[in-house]
Amino acid sequence: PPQHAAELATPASKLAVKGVNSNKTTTTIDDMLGQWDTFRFAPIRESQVSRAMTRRYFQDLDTYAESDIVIIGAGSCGLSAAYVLGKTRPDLKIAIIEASVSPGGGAWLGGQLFSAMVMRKPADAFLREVGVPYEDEGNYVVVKHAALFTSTIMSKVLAMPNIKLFNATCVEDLITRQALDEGEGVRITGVVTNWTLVSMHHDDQSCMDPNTINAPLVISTTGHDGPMGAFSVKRLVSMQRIEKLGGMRGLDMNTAEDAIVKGTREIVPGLIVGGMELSEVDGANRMGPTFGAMALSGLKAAEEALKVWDI
Ligand code: AHZ
Repeated sequence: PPQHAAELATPASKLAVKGVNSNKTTTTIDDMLGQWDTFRFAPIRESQVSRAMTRRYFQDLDTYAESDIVIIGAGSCGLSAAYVLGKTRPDLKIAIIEASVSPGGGAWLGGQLFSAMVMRKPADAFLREVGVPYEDEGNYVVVKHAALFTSTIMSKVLAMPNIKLFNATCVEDLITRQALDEGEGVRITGVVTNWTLVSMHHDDQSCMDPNTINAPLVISTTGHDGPMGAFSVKRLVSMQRIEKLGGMRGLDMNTAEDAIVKGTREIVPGLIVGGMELSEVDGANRMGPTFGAMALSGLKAAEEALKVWDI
């Protein structure tokens, strides 16, 4: 309609603030101060916003339908693994699938509903690597806000060109193939996904089939058992790929953290498990609000993955 055409045809300079060209990429905050009476945003049509999002999203779905590595879960372990992998191997396509709208898992708070996050040494090395400040308390360090750790690592991970986060998307099954080696059983070769809101309604809606991502390697870091947690290892039991789960044991910080880091490994071909999901396989203790093991389990998961990709 002509009205719309006229809107779009209006030169940005006419709509811009006096003395501010909103098309200019070099506009500073100072340029705007004191100019609010004449202030206007550069014009846009609603469809431009829709297309800016959907074009990229569907391009990403296309690009990452064949990924090199899929990380399930963007909690402290998954994000740590993504950081190391994305930085070390910018040539690999890495998809992170996070069920929640907001990535970060349990790492937005330190414990209970407290702000600070504790990491036992030597996990302070990981904080220095990522650039998160902390207070040194001797055997352990304290980050002022758990949210500072989570937002800092997330900002680094999401800025990497070889990483795509699909949030509000959950893994609802694993893709399997008969392994080539006799006796190896099936190997994991990708993930089956759906928008989380759809996954939550399989009981009351019919025929909402999922989507898929093929990948030779999956790193599962979905946390301990819960409505969504321990997803991959529970699925391995129901598909009879592992016999049973060990079940996460009670809290013991001193044994729990070492066990999770050391135990981080490829538990069936094509599937590396890290973070608290591993406690459900191995019957390891939980550690409560000490997060060093999550960062270093992510580091070890990345190391295990790179063994595959360095071949
Ligand atoms: O939303 C989940 C969370 O962000 C996500 N997730 C779970 N199932 C999923 C699925 N598809 C996609 N099927 C899924 N995403 O996985 C993330 C797990 O994050 P987390 O913080 O729960 O786990 P983590 O292992 O990274 O960190 C555990 C932190 C804990 S728990 C604990 C204790 O209970 O003692 N102590 C620590 C430090």
